Amino acid sequence: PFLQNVLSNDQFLYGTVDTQFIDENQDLFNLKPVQNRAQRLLHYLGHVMVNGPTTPIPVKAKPSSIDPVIPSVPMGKNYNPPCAHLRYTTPTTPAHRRPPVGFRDVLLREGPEGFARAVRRHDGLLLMDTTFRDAHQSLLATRVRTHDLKNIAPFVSHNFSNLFSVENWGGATFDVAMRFLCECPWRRLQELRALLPNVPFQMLLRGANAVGYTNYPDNAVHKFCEVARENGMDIFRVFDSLNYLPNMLLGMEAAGAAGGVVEAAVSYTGDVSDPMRQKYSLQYYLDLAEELVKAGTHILAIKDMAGLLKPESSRLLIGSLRQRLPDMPLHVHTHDTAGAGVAAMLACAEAGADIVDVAVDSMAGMTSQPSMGAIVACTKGTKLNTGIALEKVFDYSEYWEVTRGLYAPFDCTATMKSGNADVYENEIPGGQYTNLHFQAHSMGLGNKFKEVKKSYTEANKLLGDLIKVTPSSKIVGDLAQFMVQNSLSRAEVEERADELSFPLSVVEFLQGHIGIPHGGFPEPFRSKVLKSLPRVEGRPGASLPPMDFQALEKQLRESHGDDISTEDVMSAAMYPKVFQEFREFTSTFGPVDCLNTRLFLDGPKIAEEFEVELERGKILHIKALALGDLNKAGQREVFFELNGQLRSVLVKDTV
Ligand code: 3PY
Ligand code: ZN
Repeated sequence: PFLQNVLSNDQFLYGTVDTQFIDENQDLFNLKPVQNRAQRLLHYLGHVMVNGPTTPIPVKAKPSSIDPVIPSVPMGKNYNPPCAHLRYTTPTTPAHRRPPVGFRDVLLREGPEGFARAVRRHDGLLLMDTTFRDAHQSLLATRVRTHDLKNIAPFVSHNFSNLFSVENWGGATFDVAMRFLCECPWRRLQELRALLPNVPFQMLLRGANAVGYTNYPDNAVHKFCEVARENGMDIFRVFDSLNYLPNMLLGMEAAGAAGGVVEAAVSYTGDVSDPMRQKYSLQYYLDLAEELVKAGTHILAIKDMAGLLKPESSRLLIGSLRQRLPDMPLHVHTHDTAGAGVAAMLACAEAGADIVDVAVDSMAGMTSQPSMGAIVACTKGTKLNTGIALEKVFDYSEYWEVTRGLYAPFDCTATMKSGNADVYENEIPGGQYTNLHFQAHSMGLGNKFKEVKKSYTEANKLLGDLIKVTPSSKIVGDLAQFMVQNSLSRAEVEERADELSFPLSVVEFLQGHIGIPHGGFPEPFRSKVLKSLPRVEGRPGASLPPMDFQALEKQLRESHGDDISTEDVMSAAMYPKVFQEFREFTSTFGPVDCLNTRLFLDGPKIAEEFEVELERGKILHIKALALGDLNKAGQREVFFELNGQLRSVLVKDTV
């Protein structure tokens, strides 16, 4: 293992080695026990060859057979640091291969306040690239794997060093990484950090819900932010699904205490330019923004999760915020569901937004973010110039176009052919719009999607016209589904509220489990549903007992052995059952994140030869040889060649 460590050391491989090398690289002495990872991976591949993918495949489509070409970075070979099993440490990239200076260098040098000032002073429009998070959460069911993110990260580092940030973590990615991709979300962060050291990373923190769907104890949110920060996260976009200030303040405090850049986000719904939509008026947003600024946010975001901002409402909202808060960096997020995203973001930029969110062209549009190439091209030669080279956007887009093909089994375009301006009526957030569309089609109700959306609109009114974003959007969706399944109109639900058996999420919302909505709970609906059920007063997390991390760690060690890191403890704190299943999966099937996406989803073909890099310098050469007949025990033997030696695994045929 010592030699192995030396051979995969970055400085050893690329730098000039002198006698101090060993003194300065004490990590060489971290001698990991040799594990039988190869045999476990063969077991996984055999399993996929016999039974198909372990992850549920929603669309009957195979991953494309075309391999993405990874565009080269300026100094030739991609920077490829050792697989970081543990915490992120500053990479020792040799000077001649370092990417250009970016905003992260400003952040590291000047801290969050100085960073915010530099952003505000910056001439031209800044972009956040959502390709690594929200774009695939909205279009590909959040299924993009670390493998494909790592391949393109050095290119982003070298060619998009003037991005404000790359959004690559949080939201649904944390859960999906473990649950469906069988990979560790922390390791994704560590590995990307090492490959992309110059651009700030941004995550989506669901306020008091952290990266989950429900309130966590305060100390869990704090600890989560601390560990995320230690692993390389920089900017925390904090929102609450009801814009409930006490929940937001908790998330902001946690991100700030961890040393992160706090980006408080006001979730936007309705239409500030429509005098008929008074519940969420311009004044409502301005007042909330002022509270967040008072609470010390470094950056203020408008989070338009459904893509409702039109050019006129953008001018009004951002123009007013800019006037009231001249020194505050303003960052706008939207989705392109109606198709007006580029127009809206340009209007925001002209009205004074410092940063807008985009996704690379081939991962943009529809329920994702507006197109990076379009914004770069439309602002070129103007005072909003982004400083990004359009040809580099084309290369980046080509990588993602081909890579997206690998995710055909999850691609919403299997059924969804366009966006739809009806989002201005139903106000469904981007990711949820895709999910509901997909669900309707997979249940054979593709021609009933319009009804689903209508019910969603009605369910929202029943609940008092909510801000709708995770998890409040799910509550509205659950009520809508309940109404469709039981053929209930809004009037009928209101009338029969005391006798109907509502989904648990709806009841808990009315009890106050996620906070208090703007304008209070709908009455008499709430009282009719709850009857004598208890109500939570104030911030729900305030009454939760603190989490005992030491006890949790002890319990995890008892179940999974001593190889439990602080990051694992946090995964288990957020998603206990998902973490447990993930660990069990890994102990059976090994580090499947090392497989390329086609192998992961579809397994190899007979006679296919391929390489798997377990960690740098440790490459397995594998050939799939044959699939045996079914034996009496219902198993098949699958034969491989592993580094020239014959190996076989026995797999139960469950098909
Ligand atoms: C999430 O919470 O995951 C979102 O993307 C909300 O917009
Ligand atoms: Zn979004």
